[in-house]
Amino acid sequence: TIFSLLIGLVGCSTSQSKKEGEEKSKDQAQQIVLKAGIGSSLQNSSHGKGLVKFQEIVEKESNGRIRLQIFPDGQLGNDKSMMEALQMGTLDITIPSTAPIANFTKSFMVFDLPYLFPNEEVADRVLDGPAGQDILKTLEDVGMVGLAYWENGFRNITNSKRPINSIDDLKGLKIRTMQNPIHLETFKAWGANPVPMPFNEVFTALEQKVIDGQENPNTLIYDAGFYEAQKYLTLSRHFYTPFVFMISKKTWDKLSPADQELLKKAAVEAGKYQRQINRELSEKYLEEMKKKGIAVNELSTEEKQKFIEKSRTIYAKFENEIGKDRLKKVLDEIAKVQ
Ligand code: TF8
Repeated sequence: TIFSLLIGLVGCSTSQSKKEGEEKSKDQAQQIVLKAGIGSSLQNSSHGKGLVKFQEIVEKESNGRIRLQIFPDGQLGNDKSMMEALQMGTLDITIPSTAPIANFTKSFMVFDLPYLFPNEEVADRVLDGPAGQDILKTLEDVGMVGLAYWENGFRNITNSKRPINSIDDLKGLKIRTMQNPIHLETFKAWGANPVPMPFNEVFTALEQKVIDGQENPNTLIYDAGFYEAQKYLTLSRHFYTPFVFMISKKTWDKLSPADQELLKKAAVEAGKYQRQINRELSEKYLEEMKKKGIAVNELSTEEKQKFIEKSRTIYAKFENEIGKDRLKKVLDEIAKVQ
């Protein structure tokens, strides 16, 4: 696969040095195959459906000249290892959660803060606005190019022990978190016993009861089948996780400006579709999971307030790492667009 990409790109650079008038051979030489990997399924996840939409747009807009080869279900690794592959140039495209990006650059950590966005609409506007786009650009310093924000979504807690009605119910529960310091510290502040772990190890860990629970948006809880190993789902909506559609900088730098533009537009357009379908699926899958027997509960406004208060220290604790200016910019923007 990487071989075909290289041929495509080598073809691309040699064709550019040829004289005009050789348009036909140039078209043939510019065949580009991009290899894309994601951690979820193509059939059920909004992530996968969005990537297929991106593929359709790109193949159509390029008249089949740019093609995509998709590896779903974490076949090529987890968010972190796929980002490492982008840095090396052995993988072209991946769409990780923002949280594991903290292992490469701290600029996205502002989005890891608990109870940051009040709803999806505000998240869309801040991410697509100047604050979000500035952060996207920082990826280039670490060998990746961010093309658009997609949506993983508001995260909810599942576990096999008891319903989480109050913050005390979380006490001592072993909850898997993403590999991110803010997520880890937040769950500690809430009295849980957080265990950071890559996504593709979570199902087995739940099944074998190495951990009691995990937290993810409804769409992924369903897609990954976590509900099969869990009894309770609490709609805590404690973090909002964006996905970042990214391409290897090594790949990006070999593309013509016109192809770069084509890919960027396609990522944004497919992202609009992905966000919409994610919101629809989130409701639909919640109903499905109820039918399959998971007990769902909401947090009362009072109890949610306790979660918010207990995690206020997290904002202060990480403001230097995030950067006070960046934090302020995002908070101001949230206040502005509401
Ligand atoms: C996590 C994330 C992941 C996604 C994706 C499927 O819990 O929410 O599920 O980023 O890789 O690790």
